[in-house]
This record gives sequence, structure tokens and C-alpha cells, in this order.
Amino acid sequence: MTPITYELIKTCKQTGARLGKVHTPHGSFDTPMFMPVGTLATVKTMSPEELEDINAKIILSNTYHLWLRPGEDIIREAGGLHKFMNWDGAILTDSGGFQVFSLSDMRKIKEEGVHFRNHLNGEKLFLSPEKAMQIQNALGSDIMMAFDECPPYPAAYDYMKASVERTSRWAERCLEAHARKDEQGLFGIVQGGEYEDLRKQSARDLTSMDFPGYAIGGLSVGEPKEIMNRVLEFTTPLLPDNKPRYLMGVGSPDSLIDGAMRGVDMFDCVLPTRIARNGTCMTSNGRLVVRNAKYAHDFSPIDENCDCHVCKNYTRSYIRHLIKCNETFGFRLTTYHNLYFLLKLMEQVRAAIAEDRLGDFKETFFEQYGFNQP
Ligand code: PRF
Ligand code: ZN
Repeated sequence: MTPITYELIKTCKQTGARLGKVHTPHGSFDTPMFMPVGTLATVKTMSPEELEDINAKIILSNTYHLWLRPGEDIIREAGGLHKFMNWDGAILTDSGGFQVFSLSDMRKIKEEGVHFRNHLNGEKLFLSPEKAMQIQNALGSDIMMAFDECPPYPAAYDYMKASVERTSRWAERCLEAHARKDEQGLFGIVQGGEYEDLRKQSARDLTSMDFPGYAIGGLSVGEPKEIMNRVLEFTTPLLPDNKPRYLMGVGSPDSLIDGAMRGVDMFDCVLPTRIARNGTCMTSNGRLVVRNAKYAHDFSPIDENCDCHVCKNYTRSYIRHLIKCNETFGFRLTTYHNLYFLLKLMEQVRAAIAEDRLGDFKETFFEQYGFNQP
């Protein structure tokens, strides 16, 4: 029935991390995997050809943004999001729940859905589980996300409990409203904040509904790293072994490795693309702010250990110059390198799992990268 399946290849004997493969109607990808974010039907500055070059297999896009602009009718008319943006790889769409909570003003959460104002023009809008499914069905993404509530951190226990229960009821309504079950897979989202019994309740509710994959939401919302790791430690064991697990909104190198070690298979984050546009690069020696004056006369590549197209052909000095002048090409170069760096990191993580040495890999990686770098 569902077109999304997961194959568990092996677990790392040193850490418990999972090596696997997810199959979608637009190709398969190895896990653990990082998904570049293409909010508005484009991974900012990257062409689909460049995404293919760096071996991106799946990207994420956003229901909320595409609903507001250009509207799902135009994308349906184009033949779906893949055709609209000329991307033939897999696409996952977030449901809009999180974006409503993080972007819009004056939201009112009701059992029926969420009333809020358009962050662009103030117009009154309403998003519900049914509407989120209808839009994602029109977009035709390979993986759709259930409409959930992501409460802020910290949230009081009683609020979180009521929210988890509503998110479960919303998940039921999403399953009911999902009209293209043979073409698109729908993932459930486990919430519950830092509360173990609420994560249990949420996981129990959602796993009983039998989604083809599960996300862990409500993390990386301002809590300390130790809390995220602890929540992952007690949450991933609540999820079925034969389905992929997706940690939403996480993409710093340390959390990717920490997440993989706790059984997470998929990640997404705007971090690599966002910091790239403000002149920051991820390198094997930690973050490098290439717009800094000290690189004006530096004719070495961004990362001497990187074999990406940018590092093979362009210097720090040149890229710094472009970014200082707000030249588009500069943002393209730093974005390309950062995404290449993270996708390569995931490839190294998978190779380490295959050889039962992810714990060792983590240590050597952070000796170079710096342990406390975000
Ligand atoms: N829910 C949804 N999208 C998300 C999150 C969530 O909890 C997060 C939390 N980091 C990021 N994106 N639907
Ligand atoms: Zn590079």
C-alpha cells in the first residue's frame, strides 16, 4: 500500500547506529541521511543539477510556504512539485504545523486546526490536518508529514499532555484525509517534549496507527544538547525497527552523529544553507567565517581536506571578496561546499557503521572539528 519502505542493513556494534535504505517512488537513499532544505521549491542558490552533483537524494520542502506562494493549485497544474521544480529525486514535505508556530502571528489553536495570520501580508488563514493533507497531496511529495503541534521549550507538563493528545487525534485525521496512499507515504510525528511518559504515550498512539515512518518532533527548539540526547535515547526504542526515524530540524555535525548513534535515520536543517549565505563554512577543522578580513590574502581552498568542486577551483580570498560584495556567486559557492560537507559527513558515518566503528569515528572527527562547535 505505502510506497515508502525501509530496509535495515545492519546496526553498529560499537554504538547501535543503524545503516539502512529507504525506498521512495523517486529513488532510494542510504541512511543515515541528511536532507537539504528547499523551502520554496528551491534549495537556495542550488540548481537541481548541482544537487545531483553533490549526491543529494532527497530534499525537504514546505507545505506552508508553497500554500501561500505560488499556491498548491499552480503546483498541481504543473504536474506536481517534482515537475514544477525539475527535481527527479525524492521530496519530503513538512506539514506546515511547525512553520505556523514559528512564523505566523496571532495563532489560535483549536481542536479543528490552527487560525493564524499570513506572515507576508497579515491575511487571516486556517490550517487543519485535512487542509495539510490536501495541499501535500497536490504537491505530490514522496513523503508527507502529519499535521502536528510543536510546543515551545520549555512547556508545562499539563500543556504538553493536552498537546500530545491533540497531535494524536490530528494524526488520525491526517490518515483519514490522505487521498493518495499508493503514491505518497505519510509519516507520523512523535511529540512530548522532554517528558518520558508523554513521549511514550505519543509513540504508542502513533505506532498503533501504522505509519510507514516516524519523525521525532519538538526537539532542537532551544533545549540543551544533553536533553535532546536523553529524549532520543528513550524515544527511538519506542519506534518499530522496520520503519525509518526522522529527527526534524537538526543539522549540526555533532547532532547528526549524536542522533545517528541513538538510532535516527533521517535529518534536515536549514543550518548549512543559512550560514553559507552569511559567509560561514563548515570544514573538517570546524566553522570558518570566510568573510573575515584575515582571509583577504588567503589563496587556499575553504577546506584543504574537501574534494568538492568549490574547494578544487576557488580560494578563500576570492569567495570572501564575492560575499563582501554581496555577489550571488559567492553564496552559491559557500552553499555548495556546506551541503557537500554534510552529505560527505553522512557518507563517512554510514561507512563507519558498516565497519562497527562509529564511536571511533566520532572521536577523531571532533578532535579535528572541535567538540563544542555548533
Ligand atoms: N514538527 C514539524 N516540523 C518540524 C518540527 C516539529 O516538531 C521541528 C522541531 N525541531 C522542526 N520541523 N511538523
Ligand atoms: Zn569543499
